[in-house]
Amino acid sequence: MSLFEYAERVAEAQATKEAVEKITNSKPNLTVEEAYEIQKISMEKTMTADNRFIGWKMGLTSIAKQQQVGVDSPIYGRLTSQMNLRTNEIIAAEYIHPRVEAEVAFVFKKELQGADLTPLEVWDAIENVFLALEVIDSRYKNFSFTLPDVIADNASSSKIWLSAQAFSPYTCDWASIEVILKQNGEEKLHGTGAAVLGHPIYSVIELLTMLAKEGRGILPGQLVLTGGITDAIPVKAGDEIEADYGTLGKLTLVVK
Ligand code: OOG
Ligand code: MG
Repeated sequence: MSLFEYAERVAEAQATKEAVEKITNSKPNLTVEEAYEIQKISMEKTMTADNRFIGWKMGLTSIAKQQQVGVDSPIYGRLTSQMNLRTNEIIAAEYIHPRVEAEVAFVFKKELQGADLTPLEVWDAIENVFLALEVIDSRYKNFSFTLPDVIADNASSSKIWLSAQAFSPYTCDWASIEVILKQNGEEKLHGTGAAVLGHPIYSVIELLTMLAKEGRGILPGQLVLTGGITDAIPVKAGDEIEADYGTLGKLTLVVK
């Protein structure tokens, strides 16, 4: 099968929510570069005036996340406007095997491109910070994949629920923030911003270093999700997930 055919298979699984075999089952030598090409082709197919490109997400930027899925390098994915939830509700039946994770997200005011930038250069381009819950949903059977598989599947991207409040970058030390993830009132996981590559800002630096290889960068107005602080919680109908970010506030997601 060609990369185009794999891209079609992934795009169809994303649309129909029917789990498929991972690509490396039939193409064991799939490279990371080919996988990003599959991601690009499949995501560009879904982009229309009603489903615009809005930014990037980083994934597998914390040890907890890497251990959960057995893949130990950071990856990126593409975010589109229809992923951005309008209300804090999802319907479990519209997903294959959804999981929820707590993150920090940045919105940019300046264009930024280049490898190995410094925190100084990246902060200078950031307009504000949001708290985020990400819903991920691997299109592969049993939520099981290798590095190139998950890249091809747009890093399992599904939905995003952002805080209503936008924070100034200077609000706090984003490495020191603590988040407690609760499921139906019961504490399940907790972590700090430092779990994300030492500080979520380094996730953006890593993203830009990867994008620079393709001559790409971040444009003004674009969103970047920096990656799950803890591992992700599998959810089912009837669940309520709360991410408690202490004095910064709480995010809740209701699963119907
Ligand atoms: C890959 C997506 C990872 C994150 O924040 O680490 C991700 C997966 O776990 O399926 O979004
Ligand atoms: Mg994530």
